[in-house]
Amino acid sequence: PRYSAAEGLQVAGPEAGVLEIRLDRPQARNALSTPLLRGLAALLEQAERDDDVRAVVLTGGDKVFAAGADLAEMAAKDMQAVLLEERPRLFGVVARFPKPIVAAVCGYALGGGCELVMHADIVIAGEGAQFGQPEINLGIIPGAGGTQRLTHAVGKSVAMKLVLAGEFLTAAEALSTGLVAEVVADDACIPRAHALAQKIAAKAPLAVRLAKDAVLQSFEVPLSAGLALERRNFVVLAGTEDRNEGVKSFLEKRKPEWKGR
Ligand code: CO8
Repeated sequence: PRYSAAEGLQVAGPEAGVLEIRLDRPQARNALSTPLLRGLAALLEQAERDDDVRAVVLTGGDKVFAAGADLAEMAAKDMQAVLLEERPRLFGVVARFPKPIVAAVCGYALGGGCELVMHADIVIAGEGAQFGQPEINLGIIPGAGGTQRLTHAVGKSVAMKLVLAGEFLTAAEALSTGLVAEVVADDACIPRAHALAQKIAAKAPLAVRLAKDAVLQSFEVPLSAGLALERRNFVVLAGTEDRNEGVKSFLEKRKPEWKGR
């Protein structure tokens, strides 16, 4: 296999342009140990360079997404160790991954698990999924973007409920607050994420890349700067062969053949 699974991970594909990465530490509820995060970052770095990967499905399987940071590992760390640790860089690799990530979430997505979900571009939840930032119960706070991405996704009041009181959102609540795109039956969650990822994988790759880039910039910059960036990406795409092919194939009433150029 071209992709080899690292500790606590399974990997499948790419098939039809989609690489599936599965968190797989059932005995620890898929807790995100540093070796697991290192393996995840390495897989994404390989997938970034691989033209056969157009999208990634990230899942924890059909029982649990992830119960957060590995608390056994965390117990051994003092302030100095936390200051110098590798995890922020590893989450950064996920955040900067330029191809679409579709998360399929069944069961608990808690703490760092919920934060990892929020690194995905589209989230499909199984009906039994639960989302939470229970760090407050440990005397700490979210440390991989939970206070920021959750607030952007669901607004201040719901974010504060999760972060300050440690309450969870059900899948239905996650849908109504905008944390996830769809709720489906638990056993339909991974297949639906694959269907969506395959659909994206069949689009013009440069357009997908610059579309993701433009949407993500909306979280970073003021509206005028975001509009300027969107415009620049739009202009860049006007210079691609795929744009000519897209318009031409429409006028000729046939399916486009994308080249990624
Ligand atoms: N870390 C390590 N082991 C875990 C974790 C975890 N987060 N969660 C569960 N496990 C282990 C349990 O210790 C248990 O092990 P054993 O069988 O050896 O006793 C096994 O998994 C099963 O756990 P439970 O019996 O508790 O299973 P339940 O199905 O009853 O409950 C829960 C599942 C609800 C997920 C429960 O296990 C739980 O509450 N887990 C902890 C959740 C939590 O507090 N998460 C937040 C952690 S803090 C965090 O994520 C901060 C992220 C910061 C990232 C910073 C990057 C820079």
